Amino acid sequence: MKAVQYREIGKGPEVVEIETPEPGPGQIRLKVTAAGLCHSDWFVMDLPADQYSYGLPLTLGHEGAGIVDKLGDGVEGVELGGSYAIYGPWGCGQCHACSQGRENYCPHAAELGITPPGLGTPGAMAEYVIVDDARHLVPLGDLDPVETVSLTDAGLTPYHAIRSAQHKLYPGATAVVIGAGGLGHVGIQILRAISAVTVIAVDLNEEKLALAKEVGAHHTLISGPDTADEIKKLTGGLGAETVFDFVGAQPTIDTAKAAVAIDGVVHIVGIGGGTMQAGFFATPMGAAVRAPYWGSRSELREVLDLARSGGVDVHVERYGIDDAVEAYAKLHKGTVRGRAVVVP
Ligand code: NAD
Ligand code: 9ON
Ligand code: ZN
Ligand code: ZN
Repeated sequence: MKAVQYREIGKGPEVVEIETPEPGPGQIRLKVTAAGLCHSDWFVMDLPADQYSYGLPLTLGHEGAGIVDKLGDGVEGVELGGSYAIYGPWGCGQCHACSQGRENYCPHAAELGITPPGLGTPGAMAEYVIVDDARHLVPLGDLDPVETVSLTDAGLTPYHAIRSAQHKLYPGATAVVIGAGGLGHVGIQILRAISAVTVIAVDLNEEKLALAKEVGAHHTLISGPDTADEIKKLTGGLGAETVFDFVGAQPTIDTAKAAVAIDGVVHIVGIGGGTMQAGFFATPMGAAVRAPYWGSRSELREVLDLARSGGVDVHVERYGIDDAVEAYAKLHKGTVRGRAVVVP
C-alpha cells in the first residue's frame, strides 16, 4: 500500500510503498477515507535527532477516518463496512483518566509505550491503518469523512480547551483566538456555537484573518507587539476573560499574558516552545494558565455532533496521497487555508 512516511531526520515526508498491515487480536483495520495534516507533524519532523522520539520510519497521520475492512480476533461492537473516525490520544484504558474517557491524560501511556497513531504508532496517512481497540473508533454515520476527519484533532483540541473554560464564556465576555489556522478556525466556530462571547482573532496573515471573519470572529487583529493594547481597547480596558493561544511561541504567549483579564484564563495550545510565568506580581489577580492536550473520547463525540447540527464546518483543502508532500510544504509555508486533508 502507499503511505506517507517520515523516514530520515531532516528529510521531510515521503510517499512510499509498504506492506499492508494485518490486524492482530483485538485490532481493527480501516481502509482510510481521509487523513488530516497537523502542524504538530512539522514540530515532529523539525526536531533534531537527539530530541526525536517517535521512531523511524514513522507513518504520519494522527487525524484519521476510514471504513472498517478487517477485524482481528475477538473484536466486538464494530461494524464491518462502517465509517468511523479515529480517537487519537490512546491511553491504557484502565486508569482513572481512561475510565472517564480522558485518555489524553492517561499517566501510564508513556511508560507502557502506548503512542497515538501518526505520533509513534503507524498513522492514517496511508491506504490502510490499524486501530488498537474498538473504543478508539467513533461512528461517523452520514458525516463526510473528508469534511470531518480534522475534528479528531483540529476540532477536538480546541473543543476540549474551550469546554474547560466554559465558566468564562458568559455573554459580555471576550475570547481571544491567537492563530487562525487549522485549530484556530475551528476554535472560533466552537466559541460562536456554544457561547455568546465576543471573539477576537489574531494572526500574522491577512488571509487567515479573512477566514477568521468568515467563520465568525467579531474582530480581527494582525499579530504584533501592540496586539494586547488593541485587545484592551476593544474590551474597554479590561482585557479578555479567555485567551486561546494556538501558536504558543514566546511573542504570542507574551500577548496572551498582557491581554488576559483579571480572573481570566490563558490556554497555551500551540507547541511553539514559549512559556508563561504566572504569579502574584506576574499575572492579573486570579488569572490562570493551562496547557491542554488533545481531548477526551466523549468530547470527540460531542464535536462530531456539533458538526452534525451545523455548528462547525472545517475548511478543507483536499489532496491525493501522491500530493501529500506538496500539501506538507504548503502547511510549512503557512499557506493552507483551514486544514489540508489527504484522501488516499
Ligand atoms: P496551522 O499552521 O494550521 O495554524 C497556525 C496559525 O498560526 C497560522 O494561521 C499562522 O499564520 C498563525 N501564526 C503563526 N505565528 C503567529 C504569530 N506569531 N501570531 C499570530 N498567529 C501566528 O497549525 P495548526 O495545525 O492549527 O496547529 C496550531 C498549533 O497547535 C501548533 O503548534 C500545533 O503543533 C499545536 N497543536 C497542539 C495540540 C495540543 O494538544 N496541545 C494539538 C494539535 C495541535
Ligand atoms: O495532537 C497534536 O497535534 C499534538 C498534541 C501532538 C504533539 C506530540 O508531539 O505528541
Ligand atoms: Zn495534531
Ligand atoms: Zn490510562
